[in-house]
Amino acid sequence: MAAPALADAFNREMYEDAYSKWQSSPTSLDPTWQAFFAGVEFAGNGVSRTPAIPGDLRLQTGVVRLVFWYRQAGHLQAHIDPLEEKPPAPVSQLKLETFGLTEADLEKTVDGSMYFGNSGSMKLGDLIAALKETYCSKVGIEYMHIDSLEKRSWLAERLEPTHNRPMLNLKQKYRTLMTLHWASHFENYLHTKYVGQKRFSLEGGETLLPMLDALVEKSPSLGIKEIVIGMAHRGRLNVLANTLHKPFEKIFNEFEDLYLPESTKDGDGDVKYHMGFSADVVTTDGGSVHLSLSPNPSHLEIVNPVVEGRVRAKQRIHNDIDRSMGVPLLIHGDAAMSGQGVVAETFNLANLAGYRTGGTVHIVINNQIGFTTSPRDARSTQYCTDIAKFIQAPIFHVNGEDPEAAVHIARLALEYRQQFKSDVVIDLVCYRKYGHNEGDEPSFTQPVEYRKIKAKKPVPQVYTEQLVNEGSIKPEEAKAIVDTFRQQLDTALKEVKEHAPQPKKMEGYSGRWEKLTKEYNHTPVDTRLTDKVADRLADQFVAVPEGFNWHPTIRKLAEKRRDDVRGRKSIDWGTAEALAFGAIVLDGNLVRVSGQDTRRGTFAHRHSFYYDQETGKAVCPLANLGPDQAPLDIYDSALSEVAVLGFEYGYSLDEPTALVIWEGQFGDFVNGAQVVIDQFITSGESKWNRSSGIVLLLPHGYEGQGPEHSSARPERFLQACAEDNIQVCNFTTPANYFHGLRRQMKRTFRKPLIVMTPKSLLRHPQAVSPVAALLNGRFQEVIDDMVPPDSVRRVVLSSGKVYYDLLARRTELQRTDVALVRLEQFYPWPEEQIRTVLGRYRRATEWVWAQEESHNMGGWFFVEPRLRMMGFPVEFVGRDPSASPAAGSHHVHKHEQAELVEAALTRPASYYVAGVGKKPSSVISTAATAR
Ligand SMILES: Cc1ncc(C[n+]2csc(CCOP(=O)(O)OP(=O)(O)O)c2C)c(N)n1
Ligand SMILES: [Mg+2]
Repeated sequence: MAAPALADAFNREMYEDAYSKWQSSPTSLDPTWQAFFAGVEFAGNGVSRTPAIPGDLRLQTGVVRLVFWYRQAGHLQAHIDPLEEKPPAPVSQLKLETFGLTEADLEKTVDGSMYFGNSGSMKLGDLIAALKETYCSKVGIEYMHIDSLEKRSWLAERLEPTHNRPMLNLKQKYRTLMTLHWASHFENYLHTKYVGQKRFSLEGGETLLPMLDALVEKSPSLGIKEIVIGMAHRGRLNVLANTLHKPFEKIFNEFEDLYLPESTKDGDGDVKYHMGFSADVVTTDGGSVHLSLSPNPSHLEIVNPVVEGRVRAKQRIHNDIDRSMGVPLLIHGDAAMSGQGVVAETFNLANLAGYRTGGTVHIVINNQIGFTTSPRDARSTQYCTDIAKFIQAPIFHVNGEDPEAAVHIARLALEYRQQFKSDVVIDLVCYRKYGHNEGDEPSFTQPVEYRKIKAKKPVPQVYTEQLVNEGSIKPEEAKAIVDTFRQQLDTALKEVKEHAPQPKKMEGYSGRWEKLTKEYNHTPVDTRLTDKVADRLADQFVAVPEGFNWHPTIRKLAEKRRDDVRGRKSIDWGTAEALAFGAIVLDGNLVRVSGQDTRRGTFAHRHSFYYDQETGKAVCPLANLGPDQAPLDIYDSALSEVAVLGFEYGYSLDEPTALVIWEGQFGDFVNGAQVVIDQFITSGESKWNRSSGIVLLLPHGYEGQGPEHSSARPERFLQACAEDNIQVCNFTTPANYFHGLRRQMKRTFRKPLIVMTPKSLLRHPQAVSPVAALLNGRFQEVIDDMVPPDSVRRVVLSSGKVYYDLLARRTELQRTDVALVRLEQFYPWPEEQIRTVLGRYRRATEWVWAQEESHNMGGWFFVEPRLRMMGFPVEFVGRDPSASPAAGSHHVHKHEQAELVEAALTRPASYYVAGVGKKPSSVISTAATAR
């Protein structure tokens, strides 16, 4: 049905006909009609009835559409940009004629009963004025993309009756002014005392501080006890000083030239605008909120999922079931918000059962520039916040030069978060007073904008004048704010200058970390399974609700697991893992596993949930062991690597008593999360004194599946190993995997554990362990061979799956002069254990490192210098250097694999397998000649 010209072709029949069509199938109508009825319904707060048609249909229809469009598009005409003196020119969506109305109608009385908290009859002109004030003032609001009528109505009910006017009392105005002055004078002070030092000034965006203050002040009344903040460089020092009240002395100290960390044992530290801090902040009416600013690397936005994971962990710890006590607050930059993919990936976690945190408050410091790049080059969207629309968050664009509006919106946003437990976004439109940092000249690239910016009065001054003019404050009071603040800064600086720069002291572990230390040690811990627990878990493998409709294969698997454990037979990988999870939760440690298709397992080996074949309902037996267990949470994740790994890392930071595991679908996908690995997992402890016991399970192994499903790139992790920062393992037995996981929770320290996990070994008949190895054994860094040592001439060291290929061939060849030693843990390098094992082969003359990875990959570059230093002149056997991790052809793979296995056992000790028809690389020509 085509839309009629609404003004004149309107009649009751057509109207009702269209309305009933719209109700049954909105999209069967022309978009104009769709929008019209949506507006009518929305205006009626979702009450589904055929709206009454008043006498003057043209006029009243016009009103309905007009209100709809102001709600929909009022933001386009709002004066949100402080660099523009006036609001934007009228937009066609809001022109009178669009609604079939004329100037002459403005004096007519219309029915305003559905708007503005039931305003009754009013003049059209007054209605429009009210709409303008609500939707086109210094705040532009986008909320009509939200499908929920409840959310829309909630917002409309709060925005319209007040005409969206900020209602700050005198006390709030004073705080707003005070925090604005703090913001600007803190920057000024650093600017003059530490000339040229980078601080990423907040100036031009000072309004952030009164907004944060308003959030903190409002929190206790909304039941909020803790806010975890993620933010980048811009204004961070200011937030640390004036929102978290990090002592000025500490901050100044970090600016002093002679500042040195106490000792390198404490790690390498980080620049001052990346450091985290936390504090209990007391509000003016005596409430208290714990604020925690997460440390973060330079990589913009990457801290977002980490913050979400941290909050999720805190919510669990504090039993914050409805997620109302802990709130994540993410502060973004405008360029980064649009450009970085992790922003979208993190938003996508917002409503997922395994990842939601009850809504995040987002604030964008939208200074309308990213380093030297203007918005037109930085994004394809109208607003930098458009990405938030896909999760239907309301978005408030606030003119940073109207601090009262900003404070009002901050309070409203927090209420919305608490009410709906969903995300909300504030776009603080401001400017950047100086260059990107303090040594930068912005007029090289933005001369026009910076002429405007230079001429601008600072926001605190604008607001002071406003308050003085309206009589809310006396000029002396404003001056007193500044004087007092300066005095505090002077006192702190004097203190710092008079005493030699204090070396930084890394803060010790506290809270849930209190009993843990940072130092790694190789001392074995008792990770044995008891008979009682083994039997209890075995029985639980088949524990399903009454009347459960099994899948026959799953039933067989569950029964086999039970029987294998009960009968103390040999078990496979999946069973060992299930026993580890079960034993850990029975020890009282939560186990949280997440990754793609993790509940079943990519290779159908985990089956942690059984699905009723009639109802589809899933049960997780090990999550139902009994009240004496900690929870077992296994989640299929969104198809994201970087955000999900960031999230799990964040979780592990705040909950060291939980075993937190992230599983990659195939190991190669881990590079999508490389930033989290480089910037947090491997270096976080050194930079910020924050440990993590996160486990990464990365399927790895050359099985002919092509370049992308072979390698988890162990070499990249090995290159990052130093100062006992991470553990890198490649297990060959279910028992070692079991002990390796349990060990993670049993030691006095937490270190990330990176495991190259198997694929074909999951079902390999030899890659099994007797239950006895779980009951009596312990973790083994190195696994020795069983051949009589004195018959051995060649020792072949390897790690991971290739061992089984070597073993099979050696058995075929019946060689007793070759020993196969497995390195199960690369790092921390188990030097003593290696020496003990290798030392037994006194008559060996050849030492070979065999790997299935190419020469430039795998463990070779890591183990070679270490083994040589220990006195074992090890030689290489493996694939020759390759650009791609593995051959695309299964046939080539098989050829190469057979060749390298043969070489490891029988050929000269240096042997580089080249693919079929491939020339050996010149880099290794000497070795190649040795063949
Ligand atoms: C992932 C990433 N890429 C590049 C940079 C380098 N960089 C630092 S700040 C910046 C501009 C950021 O602009 P915006 O997000 O608008 O924040 P602003 O500095 O304007 O507050 C860039 C490109 C970075 N830190 N992180
Ligand atoms: Mg910016």
